[in-house]
This record gives sequence, C-alpha cells and structure tokens, in this order.
Amino acid sequence: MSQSTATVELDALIVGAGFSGLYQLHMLRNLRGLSVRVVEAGDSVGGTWYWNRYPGARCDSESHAYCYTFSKELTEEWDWSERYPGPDEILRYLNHVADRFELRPWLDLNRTVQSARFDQDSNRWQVECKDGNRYSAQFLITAVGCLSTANIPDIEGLDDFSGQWYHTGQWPRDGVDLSGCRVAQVGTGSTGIQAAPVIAEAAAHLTVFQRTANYSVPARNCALTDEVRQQQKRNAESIQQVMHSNTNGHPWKINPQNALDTAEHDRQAIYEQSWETGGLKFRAAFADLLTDNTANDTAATFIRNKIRQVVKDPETAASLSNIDHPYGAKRPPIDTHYFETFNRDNVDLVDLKKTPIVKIDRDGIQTSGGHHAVDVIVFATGFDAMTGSLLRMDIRGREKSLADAWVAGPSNYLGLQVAGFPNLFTITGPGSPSVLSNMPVSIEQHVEWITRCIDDVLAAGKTCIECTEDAMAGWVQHVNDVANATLLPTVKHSWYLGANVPGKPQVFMPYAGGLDQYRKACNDVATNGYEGFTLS
Ligand code: N01
Repeated sequence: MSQSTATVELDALIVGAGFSGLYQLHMLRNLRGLSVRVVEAGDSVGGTWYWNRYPGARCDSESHAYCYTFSKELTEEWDWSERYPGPDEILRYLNHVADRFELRPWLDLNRTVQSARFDQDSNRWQVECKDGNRYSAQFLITAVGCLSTANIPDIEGLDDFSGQWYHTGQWPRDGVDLSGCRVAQVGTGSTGIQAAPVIAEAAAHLTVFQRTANYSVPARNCALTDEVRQQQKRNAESIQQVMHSNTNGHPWKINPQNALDTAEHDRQAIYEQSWETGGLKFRAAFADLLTDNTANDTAATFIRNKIRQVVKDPETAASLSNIDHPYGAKRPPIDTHYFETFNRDNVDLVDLKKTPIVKIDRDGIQTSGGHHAVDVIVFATGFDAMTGSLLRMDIRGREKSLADAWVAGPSNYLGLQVAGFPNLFTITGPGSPSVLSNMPVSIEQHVEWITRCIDDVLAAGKTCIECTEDAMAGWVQHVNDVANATLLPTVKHSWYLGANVPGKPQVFMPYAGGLDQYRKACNDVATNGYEGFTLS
C-alpha cells in the first residue's frame, strides 16, 4: 500500500484484521451506510494467527466453537478438519470470511498505526500510520488482540549469540528449518508446551529451559469425521446456545458439583474421565476448582501424578511436577505428548529454579549449572498481554495519553471505554472476559454491543459517547472484587497480572466474573440509556 498525502475521512476506523476487526468491519459496513476502514500491520488478515506460526501452534479451543456464530450459512458451509485447528486452517477460514462478506476493499494492509490523537475541535480521531498515511474518524475501534506484543526477555549477551533466535509470536512466515540443529527453548507456557514436542521431532537436540513448572492436560487432537462434523452442524444452534449463555464461551457446561463434596473414588473417576476427554474442559470437572484451594489441590495432585507416571527420569519428573501454583490459576495449557517428549534421547530439561540463566554468549546459554551450546534459541516467553498492543499505538485522548492514564494499570468501563477518550472502543480490552473465555464468543459480544452503541448514539442525533470517571472507578473495583473471589490473582508470575513484564504495573486485567454476567452487565447498561456514559 503506497503513501497517499490526503487524509482519509471516515465514520469509523478499526485497527487490526483478526477475528474482531473483520467482524466489526462487517457489522459497521451494514450500519447506516457508514464509511469504515481497517488498518492492519500484516500483509493479510488473521491477527494472532497471522503472527503465531511457531512449530506446534494450534488453537486450544475446539474448531466448531472457535469460529463466528453470526451467520448460519457460514457455519453450515465451513468444514473443520481437526478437533483443534492449526494456524493454516484458521487463516484459510478468516480469508474465506473476508471474501464471503466482501470485506477486502476496506482493508488497508501493511499499515501500522503510529499514533491516534483525539482532536477536540473536530471531535474526531486523527490517526497517523508509520508509512505516513493518515485517517480522520469519528469512531476509533481497536481490534488488536490481547496477545500480540512479544515479550522478549532482556538476558545479558543475547546480541553476542552467533546463532539464530526467534520469538514464537514473531515466527518467520516461511518457517525455520531446525533439522540438525541444537535448539534451546526458553519458556513452558501454553506456547512452549505446544512447541517442544514438534521441535524435538525436527531438531538434532532440544534443551527446554523451564522457570516455572506447568500443568498440562492432553489435548487429544484428532481428525474430525464426516459424521462428527454433521452432528456438530445439526446441533449448531444448541451448541451455540450453551456457548452464549455460560461463563466461558466454550461449548460445555461446568459440572455444578463441588470436588470437595464428592467422595474420593468418584472424584478420581471424574478426573480420569476428564483426562481421557482432554482439552480445556478438564477445568470444568468441578465447580469449586478456581475458588477453593483444597478443591484445587485435588486436581493439581491428579495432574502431578500423571506427569510422574509419564516421565521416566525421576529428576526430570520431579522438576516437571514441582508446580508452585493452583491448577488453572495461570492459563492452563493443553498438549500433544508434551511430557512424553522428555523421554526422548534428544531432549533435556534445565530447571531454572535450580540453575538460573546467567547470560547468553556466542555459543549458547550459560546457567549457574553449566553451559549449553546451541545453534538456535526459541523464546516461548509470552506477551506484554492485554495492554502492550494498545499502549504502543500512542493513543492520546482529551488531556492525556493512554500510557499516562494507565500508569498504575489499565482502568476502563466494561473493558470497552476509557474516560477522557471519547468514541474510542477497545474490543476484548482489559476489564472484559476476553482471555478467560473462548475468544470468538467474547469478540462477537463486544462487536455487537459496540455496533448497537454506535447506532444508538447516531439515532439520538449525538456525535460523542464517553464513559464517566465514576463509572470507570466502579467497574475497576468490580473487576478486582470478582477476581479476588477466585484463586486467579494468587499467582506470582502470571501474565493475567502483568507480572511477566518487568516494570509493568501489577493489576489483574481480565474480567473473572464470567461471560454470562458480563454480557448481562453490558446489555443492562445499553438498555438503561447507556448508564455510566455521557452522550453529547
Ligand atoms: O506465554 P506465557 P505463552 N527466563 O506467558 C517463561 C495464549 N496461547 O506464549 O512462568 C525464563 O504463558 C515463563 O516462565 P514463568 C494463552 O492464553 C493460546 O506460552 O513466568 N523463562 C513461561 O514459562 C497463553 O496463556 C494458544 O516463570 C521465562 C513462558 O516463558 C498465552 O497465549 C496457544 C522468562 C511464558 O509463558 C501466552 O502463552 C498458545 C525468562 N526471562 C498460547 N520470561 C491457543 O491455542 C518468561 N519466561 C489459543
């Protein structure tokens, strides 16, 4: 896309062409003839899935639920091939959506937003891109995802490393040939746990550097048969009804039974069955797993025992099962043969709790326990989650920048708006269920609410909607209260709290009160004349 000197005048500008940006574009294109564009840094649609193409990348939500539900025809015509889709298939799906709903003419690709300023005189957002292109829009909607800004650890000596290094979230599009390579993988979150088995297959040797041991449950990925696909399509309405009415947007209900009210023998049977079923549904085995430490211990012990049963070397098994936090209090990974990978001859584990990294040098990684010579380092070290991608856009409201407004951590109303930033909406922003839910369901809820809101503002003959400071303070308090009723904020190194990025304020960011409660809160606000917002 070349640079044009004229500012593009729009009703709404959307930033990002992933699941949220595409649906927001579709909805606003069909509203009152609004002029809308999407700017996207990548050269194609896809968002998270455009960038995350590391070995083993795969969605943790099940394919028939990790998709849009707004169009019956789309649900009917699209065939998923596996229980969990990989990036290529998700990208094919999103490209199909872009074509099917004729979205491409309004996508400005290869264009990165550099700054967005609210101009008080015109009541419009003035947006400038890195390539010099400019937009002016009444409404600015961020659809930048929650996990898009790579967190690359500041380890002494990385610049001296003579081999190649990569972050999983910025994986080269054409892949990396790891054959014959000695690979170091730093990080054992959801990404690292997906990547290690696949890297181990490809590389000559893999050393996994683990700082905090992690739980994982088998994903049990499989090809979908025609029969399963037909059944999912036949039952689409009832499946979607579950997804749209429960706490997490997944196509299942949480067992209402408490682990602590269940006899030991029955409890073990339920865990065994959940382990066999596999996937994130393990979290739904009992109702009290995320609210009661003793209940959580029963699940944690079950998984630790599974790890020890799988991993043959006792010292490795001890390091992998020495997990310091409640199950599910960090985002729980799911895997395909992760723990089994440590039984391979070409895989070693380095327990950084025992022997921390001292530095990186020309030839590899030096820990306090020894030197590990490697050709490639893979950083599976996560993201500056939820706020990173918003703050790097240099957004400036009436009086201050978003960075200044959020210096003590993100604060907003309903996860959707920040006081002092009129007509700015953040899809799946901090303070919304987002990462605690099946993302496409949360995205659809946000997009539909924003669309209704813009429609209502325009129908009322108004030009501006802005939340009040009081409403924002009340919501922030509520977000904290519902988080504190769970075990989620008790984990030290959690990205939910921003604790994984040095210097980032530690505030529990997502809304833990459940997607159902959240949906109701948003609907009530709209129905009550946009309580907590000022329309002008
Ligand atoms: O990142 P993470 P991720 N030295 O932050 C370690 C989503 N996701 O990319 O735990 C050594 O969870 C860090 O150690 P510790 C999902 O929501 C979705 O894995 O901080 N180690 C940890 O082990 C997920 O939660 C899918 O002690 C360092 C790891 O790096 C989110 O993305 C698939 C370090 C980072 O784990 C992020 O997952 C994959 C250092 N300096 C991911 N710094 C789906 O399928 C960090 N670590 C949808």
